[in-house]
Amino acid sequence: MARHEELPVPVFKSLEPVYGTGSHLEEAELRFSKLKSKFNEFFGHPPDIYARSPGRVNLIGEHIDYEGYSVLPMAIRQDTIVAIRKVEGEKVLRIANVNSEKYTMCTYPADPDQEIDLKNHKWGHYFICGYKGFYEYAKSNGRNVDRTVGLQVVVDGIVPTGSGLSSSAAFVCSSTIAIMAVMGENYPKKDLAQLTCECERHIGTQSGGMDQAISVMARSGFAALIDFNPIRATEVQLPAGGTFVIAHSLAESQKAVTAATNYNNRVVECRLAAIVLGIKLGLKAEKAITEVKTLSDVEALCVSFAGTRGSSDPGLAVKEFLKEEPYSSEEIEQIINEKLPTVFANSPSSLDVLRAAKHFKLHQRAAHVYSEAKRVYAFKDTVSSKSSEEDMLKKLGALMNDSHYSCSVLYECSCPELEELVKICRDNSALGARLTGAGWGGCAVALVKESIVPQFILKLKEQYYKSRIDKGVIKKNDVDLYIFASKPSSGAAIVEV
Ligand code: NG1
Ligand code: MG
Repeated sequence: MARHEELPVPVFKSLEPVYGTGSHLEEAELRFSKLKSKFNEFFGHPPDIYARSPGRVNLIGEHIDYEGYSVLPMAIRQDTIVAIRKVEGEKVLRIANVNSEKYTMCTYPADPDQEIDLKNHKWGHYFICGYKGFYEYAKSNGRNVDRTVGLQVVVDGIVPTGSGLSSSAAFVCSSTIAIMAVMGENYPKKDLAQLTCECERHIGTQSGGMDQAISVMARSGFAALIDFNPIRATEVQLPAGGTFVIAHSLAESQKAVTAATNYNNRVVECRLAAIVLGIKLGLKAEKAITEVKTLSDVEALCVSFAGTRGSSDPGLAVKEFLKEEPYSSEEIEQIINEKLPTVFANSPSSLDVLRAAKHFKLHQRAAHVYSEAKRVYAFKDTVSSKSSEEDMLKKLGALMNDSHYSCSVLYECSCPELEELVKICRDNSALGARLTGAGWGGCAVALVKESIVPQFILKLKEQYYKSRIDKGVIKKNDVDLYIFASKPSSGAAIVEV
């Protein structure tokens, strides 16, 4: 039998296979029927087809996917649904949203070669990422698809935005899959995971592929260990006695807007750390610049030099070769014998990083990546070990706490609100708690014993959310949107109802 990532996206004629039964199904039925009538209101027709793709919570493995290391997320129930209709002869893309007050209709030409206007950020740009991605894939696979067809689209997303739960990937993946389905195509899930990862970069963030991979490939009931190069998902069964509770810090992290100082800055720092380590390990500067792309490439070098160095551990190389004080551009240029803008000449978003950066913390960033990569495997091994559930949950919690410390202190991607929230989680008997997603705002995820989940959520409402409701940051009735327990949900689907 083919591995599930080789299979195309499933097509369902009813909602149960995706949303299960009970209240979640009822909620979904309501959303689909509202979406259909909105579509009719906007365009005077029902949609041809729907696609949905979920958000995700990353349990462990933060800021390492773009360095080539495996991560361990699970899909959440909250998703984005894209309703779509083809309009032959009309060379326009009209993208509307059920929340038409917040997200007004965006129109774009039906031209897969259009550039996305990054200086003028619009919510519809994420759809265009998927649109470009679909055509890029079709072209490179020799698929002959109409490049001028018009599209009418209505989007319904319930993944909280700027929360580290990957509303962006849910939107890009559901858009790509909707376009693919309406064009009469269907591709293997692993190809879609790859193409959506690449096309989301049109928005200007140099993302790894975790979010799209889990959104496309998740299976209900399982978290997944996601490997890269090639993308592969291995199901991970979580211990039944533990529940993951997701809590929003209410600090919104607008990644597309802060990329130069936050997310992309860390990607550039990791690249520079990798090049410097490559040189210190014995590569010629020129070769290191052209061949060492990620910190996992450096690990491969450490392995090949293990005989002469006496160790293959890249963490030791970090201690030996990278100083803890931040590096200036000039210091790095001297080591690598090249100007930094020349190294990143092909990447405009990295050049933005260089312009904004005062210094580069190579030691700390690399130390985080290598230790976090190990924690992912420790997490996976713990889950599949024979230890008692009690022990298992304790170990998983401890790994999550260590991950948070590393994100906060070494990677510096936390913020005061997340620190407060994580502390409150631990004070209320979470076995472990950490920021999740890119950080700088967004959510924390806590591992909590199943039996105390309702109490735990109540305590957080009192100790974190109440004061924020009083100050008018959120509405009292909305608090359940910001703190909830989550089970591993199913991945992308095409729906014909
Ligand atoms: P969020 O911020 O949750 O969308 C981002 C990246 C991931 C990964 C995490 C950090 C995108 C689309 N996603 O996730 O690939 O690098 O940060 O672990 O940029
Ligand atoms: Mg995102």
